[in-house]
This record gives sequence, C-alpha cells and structure tokens, in this order.
Amino acid sequence: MNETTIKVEGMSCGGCVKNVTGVLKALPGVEDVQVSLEGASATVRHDPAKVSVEALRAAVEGAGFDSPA
Ligand code: 9UX
Repeated sequence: MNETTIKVEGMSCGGCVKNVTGVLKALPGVEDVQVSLEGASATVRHDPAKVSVEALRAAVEGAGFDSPA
C-alpha cells in the first residue's frame, strides 16, 4: 500500500471535495482518501499494483478538476 499526495486544482467548496473524494474512492485499489480544499490536494492510500498515480490523476481530471504532475 502506497500513500501519495496529488494536486487537485479548481475546487471551490465542500461539494467539490465530496465529488473528488467519491471518484477516487470508486477506483479499485483505493483504500482511503483525504481531500484538502485549502491545500488543493488529495492524499490517497492505494495499492500501486491496482491503481497507478497517473490513474488517480486521470480520475480527478475526469471529474472536471486539474491534477498537474
Ligand atoms: Mo460547489 Mo464544486 O457548489 O464543483 S460543488 S463549486
């Protein structure tokens, strides 16, 4: 299990935090998600064999936010 912090830009309110949390938690291999509005980031505990950091970022982008490397 890996703990990775990725950037999540473009969140404006708690609803955005919930949405980002939901899309990340829906991915197979994701164990826990903590999203920070103030920090514009998400810390994700995940199994790197099942879900890569790139896949985490792609899911955030798919939800309409920016996740630059
Ligand atoms: Mo808040 Mo975020 O009304 O997409 S949910 S700005």
